[in-house]
Parts: sequence; C-alpha cells; structure tokens
Amino acid sequence: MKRVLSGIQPSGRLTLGNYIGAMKNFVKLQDLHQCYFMVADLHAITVPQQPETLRDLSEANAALFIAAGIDPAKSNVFLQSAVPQHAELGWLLTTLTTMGELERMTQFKEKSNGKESIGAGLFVYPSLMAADILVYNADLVPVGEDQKQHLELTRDLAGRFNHRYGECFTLPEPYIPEVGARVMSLDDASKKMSKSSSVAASFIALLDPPDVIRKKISRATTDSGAEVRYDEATKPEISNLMSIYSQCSGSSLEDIRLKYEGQMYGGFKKDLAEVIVNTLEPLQKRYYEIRESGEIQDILAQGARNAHEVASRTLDDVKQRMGFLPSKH
Ligand code: ATP
Ligand code: LTN
Repeated sequence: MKRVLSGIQPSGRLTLGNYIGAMKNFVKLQDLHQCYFMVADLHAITVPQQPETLRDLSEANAALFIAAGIDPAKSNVFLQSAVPQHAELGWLLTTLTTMGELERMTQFKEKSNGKESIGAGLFVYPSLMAADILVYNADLVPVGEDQKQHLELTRDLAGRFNHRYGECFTLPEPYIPEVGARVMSLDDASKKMSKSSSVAASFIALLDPPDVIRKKISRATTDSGAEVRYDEATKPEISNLMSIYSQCSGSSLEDIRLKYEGQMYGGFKKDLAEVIVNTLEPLQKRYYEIRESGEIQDILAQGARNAHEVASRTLDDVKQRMGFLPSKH
C-alpha cells in the first residue's frame, strides 16, 4: 500500500477543473492506498484573504471533498493549518531551496505578473508544498498538470536532503489524469479554469445550480466551425469541452466525436450541460446534507489527529538529522 497526499487551496469554491484534474483521482486512489487530503489553507493566504471568507471556504471545500466521494472512513481529510508540522518542515526546506529554483516556477510568474507588491509567501510557497508532501513521505500526489513543476522541485528537495543528511524522504510521483489534466476556462481556452477567477462565466463551480451550468455551457466560446473533433492546437475550445464531456460521462473522446459527427455545436453543448448537471446533482445533494448534519468538524478533527501522528514522526527524524537538539516540553 502506498501513501497518497494532495491538497487544494480554499481560495474560492471548488470548480469542475479541481474535480476533473484532482478530486476524481482522490476518490479512485482511496480504495487502493493510505490517503491524506487536505484543505491547503496556509497556501491560500499567499494572496490576501478575508478571515471570514477563509473560514467559510475552508469548511465548505472540506465538505465538498466528502460530497465528491472521499470517504472519511478510508481517507484522512484535514486542514493544513491544524497540523503545524507542515509549516515547520516548510521553513526547514525553504533553507534548502535556492532563489533560482523559485524564480523558475511558472505559477509564481503567472500569479505575480503585473502586480506591484508581491508577498514573499507566494514566492516561497513551493517549499511549503514540498513539506506537505514529504512530511507524509507520500509516494503519489494526484494533481492537475499545472502542479507538475512543483512536484519536480519537491523531488529535487527530497533528493538534496537525503544526500546531505541521509536517506529520509521518499521521492514522490505526480499522478495526473490522461484526459482533463488541464481544464481550460470557458471564456478563454488559453487560460486554465481557476476557482479564484473574478469572471464567474469562466468556470463551473461544483455548487452551480443546473440552470447556471446550462447558461455557462451555452455561452462557452467555440471556434466558428462546426466539427466536434479533438485537436488542442487548432480547436482548443471544442477540445476542452470534449475533455469535460469525457471525464463526466466516461465516454472516450473518439466515441464523442462519432456521436456528434455531422452535427453543429448546439446539440453537443446541450448534451454536455446535461452530462455535467447529472454528474454534479448527487454531489450537490450530499453537500447540503453534510453541511446540515454538522459532521464536518468531527471528520476534520479525526483527520488531523491521524495526520499529526505521521507528520510529527517525520519531523522529529528530520530535526534530529539536521542537528537540532531534542526539545522536551
Ligand atoms: P487558484 O485559482 O486559487 O489558483 P485553482 O483552481 O487553480 O486555484 P488549486 O488549489 O491551485 O486550484 O489546485 C488544486 C488542484 O486542482 C491541483 O491539483 C490542481 O492541479 C488542480 N486543478 C486546478 N485547476 C485545474 C484545471 N483547470 N484543470 C485541471 N486541474 C486543475
Ligand atoms: N499547490 C497546489 C495546492 C497544494 C498541493 C499541496 C497539491 C498545496 N499543497 C500538496 C498537492 C500536494 C496548488 O496550488 N494547486
């Protein structure tokens, strides 16, 4: 049995991009491995957050994990901030990370682009992400394509630590879906669908009501042709919609092409909206039940206890290797 860790920032309400790129694999992996799934609240504050909103989104997104099929009896679900070893190992690994490595991170370049004042946390955040993963010695990290570079840095840091202080960390592998690893915005297929976008029409939130979903899909941009065919280079919008269709329905891209051969985009989009609505309806129903029941607090507390047990063991070992004297409380 392998160890699995992943996290999603509570920087907005979870989207279909988060679901397809990451959460579907969380659900799949929990039957095979020991899983740790966290709400990455310490990451969310790398850009300014209102305390009330952060609290609200952290709890809502944890409930969405469960609603999407993460079973708290199989997986550990917790808040990153509830396990202080993340932040502590994050600092230790920051001291092993070079400025050059952080400067090369495309997510940092994108998020800081054009900003006058850039928080230092946004810059060093990949070291914290490495700590999230290494503190559990995770073998597998289910993520979307955009996180591949952070995973490479994590492996480099693990290797560097092991080389300097002796074998301690497992080198983790990214676990990325074949279709839907990068779900694009509905209004601009050159941009990743993002939960923190200020343009609501660019994403489908997991809690969007059916009519909102229908409207967003019917308005999603397409090319001026009429061929439902997968070709990311020349038909990025249709290819994106086909990936979403495939991931929500289980049909292959080729089956979808054949089904809509010789048809215009209208029918395809209409069906796509229904496929999404059908995928999200049971999830939404479970979400409201979970919120109603108040069970999320207990789930998070139990998840944090289990996570703490593993994380504190790793951190003790790391600190001893680095030369810190043992602290007695
Ligand atoms: P933000 O807008 O705050 O940057 P985000 O929506 O990009 O957030 P993250 O919290 O950065 O989401 O990512 C959580 C997980 O979801 C990661 O594994 C990431 O790769 C995946 N993910 C996010 N957006 C997409 C997307 N558009 N397509 C596929 N996977 C995605
Ligand atoms: N950095 C990720 C979220 C994240 C994460 C993690 C993913 C934080 N810690 C650990 C996998 C493993 C993001 O911004 N998408």
